[in-house]
Amino acid sequence: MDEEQKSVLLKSSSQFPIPPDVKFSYGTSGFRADALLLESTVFRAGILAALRSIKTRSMIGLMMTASHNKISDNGIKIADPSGGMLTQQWEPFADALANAPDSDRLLQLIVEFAEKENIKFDGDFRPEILLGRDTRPSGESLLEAAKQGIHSIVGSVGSDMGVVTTPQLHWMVRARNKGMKGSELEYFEQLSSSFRCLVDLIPGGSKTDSAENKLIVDGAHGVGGEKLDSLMKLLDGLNIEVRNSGKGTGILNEGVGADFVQKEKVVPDNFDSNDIGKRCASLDGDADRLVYFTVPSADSSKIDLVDGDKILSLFALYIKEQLSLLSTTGAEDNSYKPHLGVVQTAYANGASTDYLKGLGLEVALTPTGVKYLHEKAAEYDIGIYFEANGHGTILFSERFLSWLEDKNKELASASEGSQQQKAALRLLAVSKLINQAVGDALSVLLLVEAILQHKGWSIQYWNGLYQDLPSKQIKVIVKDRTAVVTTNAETQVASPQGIQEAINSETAKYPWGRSFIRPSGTEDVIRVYAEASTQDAADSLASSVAKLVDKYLGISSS
Ligand code: NG1
Ligand code: ZN
Repeated sequence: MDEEQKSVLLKSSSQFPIPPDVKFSYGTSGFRADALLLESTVFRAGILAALRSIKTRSMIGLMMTASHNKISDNGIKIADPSGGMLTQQWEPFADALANAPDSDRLLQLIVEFAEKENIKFDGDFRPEILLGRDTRPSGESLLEAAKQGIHSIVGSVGSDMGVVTTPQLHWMVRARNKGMKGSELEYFEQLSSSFRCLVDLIPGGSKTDSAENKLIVDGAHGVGGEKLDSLMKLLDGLNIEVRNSGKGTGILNEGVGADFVQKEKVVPDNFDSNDIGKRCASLDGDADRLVYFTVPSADSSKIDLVDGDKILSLFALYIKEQLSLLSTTGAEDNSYKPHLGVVQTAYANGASTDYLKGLGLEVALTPTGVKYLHEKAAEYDIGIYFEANGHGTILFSERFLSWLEDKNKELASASEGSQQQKAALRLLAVSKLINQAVGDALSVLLLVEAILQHKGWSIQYWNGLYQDLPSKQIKVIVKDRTAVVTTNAETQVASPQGIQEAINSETAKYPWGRSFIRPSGTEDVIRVYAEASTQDAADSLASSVAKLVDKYLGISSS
């Protein structure tokens, strides 16, 4: 690194001092905090993104969002060239950068890291960063800080994509690194044309949704509603009403959105007894999560939740069906059997895991956090992953896709329009519709709608695939949450000693009982999860386990 570069870094970073007494950590969802604390972090994330761009000789993404958190928070995460999350190897450097006490220490860290990683500031490559933000009011000024960070690596360029959903930005990074234009219009066109293709392949022809059968979407007063409106302009065959679109007076994520609906299991604002029985869905604040729900009766505000596990089950069923159509009726090519796998976390309802295993599917469990699920799903030819909270997608391996392209051509010349060829075309369309970079509420919504139309299923029928076991989540505040160390995809506690045995003997008292604890990655709490055959039993198991957490670690529980 030459002297000019060093002095640019020293000068610009002195304008973004870190706030006192705050420790930043690049968690499962990047940096997240009260927006007022984030200027220096965002500036430094800009530097990191530029360094990552030089190292990978590719375009990198920077997304400013705090997803489902309250409106006064914000956050920043980095998208790698594939459109996925920043490589885990760089996370410790991200932490160190964000917490460097002053400009000198910051510069020293960068110089050391650049040397270790062999990052060359030779000017041969022009680093480029795509910037996106959600609708939070703090986004615009934080964006300026991020740009300053990017510009303090000499020659780097930041391209502002404006207000976008998190998955849109990840998609754009991936697309551009593959040589596509990667514009918003291209994103909408890819989603709408692959949706149309799936609908055209419905046996007996496509049926436009009637006005009575429309889908009602809660946009969480965030970016998703507005983008869904734009997408709908390119779509036929779908009847969607968007509420809480972000244009009205409601506040982002307050009493609305996928996280609220999934955790509280009550109707979001602007939904009521007029919506009884209708197909409803909820996006989160940055539109990377989606859950469906129905309002079952006028007597209470409770909803029937159709969560990420049910979306996963619907997708698994459909993909499995297409694969078996593809392999039947005289398929000579027995040399290659695509490997389909599904990936869940310990939060997946036990009934969903049983259902998926009952379909003969391979089910893998990973720790909480999309990066772990994504990594595992990428090991399969087709890997479907979902968190119960509605974040997930379907990954297709390059090997499988090129086999499928060839297969489709072969079938088209031998038996155009056959069941087999249609199955190949459907799988190709799904691979284009569903975001390959991260979970994407808009593309998941279109795939759910296409499959429901294909099967002629109501949301009630879909929800009846299996009955969720009653479950309960509790947060416990402890002195030091890092004292809890888990193993076996967070289903067991390795430390403190003795607590796992105590949880086991508590759980054994309940039919269908299952319970685990883990430190949250986004809040300073221990999360307790319990499942049992009745709601009372699940509540009681959760509260007994929370008491154990208190006994072994705690101060007080909430
Ligand atoms: P933590 O706080 O680590 O439980 C929460 C969600 C995760 C994931 C992350 C990132 C639950 C129980 N946990 O993580 O699934 O979505 O936020 O946003 O929903
Ligand atoms: Zn989100």
